[in-house]
Amino acid sequence: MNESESTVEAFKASILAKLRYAVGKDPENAFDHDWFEALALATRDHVVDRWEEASAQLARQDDKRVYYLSLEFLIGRLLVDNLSNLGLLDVARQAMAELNVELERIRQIEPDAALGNGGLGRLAACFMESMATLRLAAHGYGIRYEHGLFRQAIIDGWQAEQTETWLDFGNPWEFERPEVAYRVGFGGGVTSHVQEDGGISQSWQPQETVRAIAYDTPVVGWRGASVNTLRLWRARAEENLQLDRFNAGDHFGAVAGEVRAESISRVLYPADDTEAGQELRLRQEYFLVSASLQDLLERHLRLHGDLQNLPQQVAIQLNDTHPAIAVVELMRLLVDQHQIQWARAWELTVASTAYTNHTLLPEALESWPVALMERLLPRHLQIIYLINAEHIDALRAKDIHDFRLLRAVSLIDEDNGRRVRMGNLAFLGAHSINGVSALHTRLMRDTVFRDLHRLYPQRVNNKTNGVTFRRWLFQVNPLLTHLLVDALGPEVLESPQTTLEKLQPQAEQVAFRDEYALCRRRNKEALAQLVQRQSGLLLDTEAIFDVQIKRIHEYKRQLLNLLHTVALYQAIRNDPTTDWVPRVKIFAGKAAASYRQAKLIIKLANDISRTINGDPTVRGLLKVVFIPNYNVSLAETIIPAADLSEQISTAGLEASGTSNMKFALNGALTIGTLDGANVEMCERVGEENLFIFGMTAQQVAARQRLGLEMGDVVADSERLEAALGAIRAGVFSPDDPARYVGLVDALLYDDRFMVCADFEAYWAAQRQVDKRWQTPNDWWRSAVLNTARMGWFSSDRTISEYARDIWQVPVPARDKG
Ligand code: 26W
Repeated sequence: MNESESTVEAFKASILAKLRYAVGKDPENAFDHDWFEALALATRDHVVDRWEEASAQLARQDDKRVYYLSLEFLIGRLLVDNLSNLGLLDVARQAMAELNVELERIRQIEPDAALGNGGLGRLAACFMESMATLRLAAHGYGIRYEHGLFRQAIIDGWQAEQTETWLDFGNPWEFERPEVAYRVGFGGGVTSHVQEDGGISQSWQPQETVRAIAYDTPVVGWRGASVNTLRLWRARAEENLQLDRFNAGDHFGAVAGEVRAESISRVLYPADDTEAGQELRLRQEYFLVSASLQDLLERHLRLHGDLQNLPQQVAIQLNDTHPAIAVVELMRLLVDQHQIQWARAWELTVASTAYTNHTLLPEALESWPVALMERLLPRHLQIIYLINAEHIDALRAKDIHDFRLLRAVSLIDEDNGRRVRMGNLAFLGAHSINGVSALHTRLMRDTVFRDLHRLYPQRVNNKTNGVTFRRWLFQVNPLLTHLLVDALGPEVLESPQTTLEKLQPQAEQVAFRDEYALCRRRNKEALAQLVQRQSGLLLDTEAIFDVQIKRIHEYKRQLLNLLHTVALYQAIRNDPTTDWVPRVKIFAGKAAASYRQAKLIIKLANDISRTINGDPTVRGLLKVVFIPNYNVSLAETIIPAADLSEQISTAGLEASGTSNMKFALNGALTIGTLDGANVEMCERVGEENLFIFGMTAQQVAARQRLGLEMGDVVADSERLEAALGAIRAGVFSPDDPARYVGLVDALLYDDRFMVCADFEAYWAAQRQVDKRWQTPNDWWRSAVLNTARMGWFSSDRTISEYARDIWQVPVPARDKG
């Protein structure tokens, strides 16, 4: 038996042992789920071995540790991720095959860990994988939501939210750590004490305490380079059952406290880019922050014995303002619990903390009513007032008295019923504030943080987002990966960042382009099968697969895409003899449950889909499909099958985008605005290999000043007028002809997102797409060049920049092979 055969034998034996002793089944009676669990547990053993080694190594090296605090980690599935990063994927496939079980089927059993809404949560997951790959001593901290993002059902064309129950069959990847538990307080009051030296100290007596219990998930880096820990907190009540009440017959009242405490980790807030504004959300934020800071301070003291060197040993990265209360909690812990002088505590806090901003949308900038903060976190509010007073005093000392400026940079918003501004708090409490693309960072400096940036010009910096190529190329697109290895050698797997560009000459080779196109064809067939299984719809894989998948939001402009769809439909009907390029329009995405307009857009997509797919006059030249329940796993099937990637946000509003990168890496051509990271993609991929259209951020701002009435724009475009007219008249909603009157009128009279204003440019860009498609040599040359030139958008590059510029930690040299 050779080495690989014996590895397969050993893996098979391990799977069988897990099936028998951990799952309690024999192969004859095992369901798919049992096989999944056995395989996951067998895989996990390998993970744990590496985890042990890695932890020991980290402890020896004594490196500075990075703590990534995030309310969201959008992980998706882990089985293939772990197998692939450990180099065991083929072994596992073979072992399962010999047990007569198909890995491809079993992997679908795993539920997505959907502990996030969209881009911000998925970025956190990519970062965790890159940090392990780069062997940084990094810990992720988050909340172990019992219910992740809701499951989206489409009922009669409308979105219905159903609870996601990802933990129902247990979670083989996590380790409960009941011994790692901290108390998190809420409410109560603050008392002051005179100390021996005459100073005054404050202590907070919370009215309620909740326990945070750690659940650890190992995060495996590429080739098992390192294995880091994602620590998620679960809320438990101090006392599960009030026995006296229970015995007195009050069976419900006896568990009320438990329900209240445990609701903190019950569900992920499904809001995306809108302020959640709920007490429970603030409780979640503080719960995560307090447990995580207690944990990291305890580790720091255990390793180093002294808090004075905290910034040398600890880097805390705040993923948006959601964990921004960390600034205040760290101050409280240092001053109240560890008796560090206020001024010194502030130095330590700022030097240890950094903040990433992910959005400029005003409605997404968090702020909390002062009254709520006072009730829930009275000591924290005191500390906020103190920070604010010192901040304003420092400005006055610098002779800054401009009243407007002082109000703008204050931590308290006095205009809207007194609220604590979490963005300003994060800015003041951090030594680094970063945006997520060059354009976004520039706009941050010019808009939301204009004043604070002028006061602290060193703090704002850019870290353009990236994605992990292990998941978003190697795992999702094995066919293309195989082709790349053939063309570039196995080095492309180790250092895609530097190796992919060597593919450029192949873009000129017909034979290579053909093979590249063939991979796409196979991936399109796989997607077509999925769609057929789900909806019965048959897709023509010869057609352009034109894809827009992301959260449904007005600024992302799914409406613009739908208007193009309708206009194209009308054009085909009006002129059926033209040689139209066949298209399949693919949409997927969830709308926040409370976002009415976004839900109406989903309904419109489904109405348009039903009408067009049912109209024989378009002869299959145009199909429209809305795939329900968009999630990470669905993205993994859709992205490698896309020909055209829709990145069409109103310029200035998409902070970065990350699916744009995943598509381009897999060779889809982008049709997009000069927004977010599209701008940098365009620079690197070459503008001739994307379809850029529409107003720039600057032009949008100028147009908005002119007013949002679009009558003249619509009058100038027959196509737009006809498309809007048809939707408004109920052509797509005969059951309720007035359904879209309000929606269309809003576009006509209050077009905040420039849908009408950008329509003609978008139409023209789409015709360029058709033209390119009709010259396959040009299309596939561009596609290959997209893959070849996307190396820079690796999250390894992004993380290396965070490490160098923000965290000041060395990235250990990679041992290759
Ligand atoms: C409190 C409600 C809430 C929840 C989430 C407000 C705002 C958010 C996030 C900021 C939304 C988000 O995911 N932002 C996205 O972050 C990505 C990663 O940086 C960017 O690529 C996207 O452009 C940005 O929209």
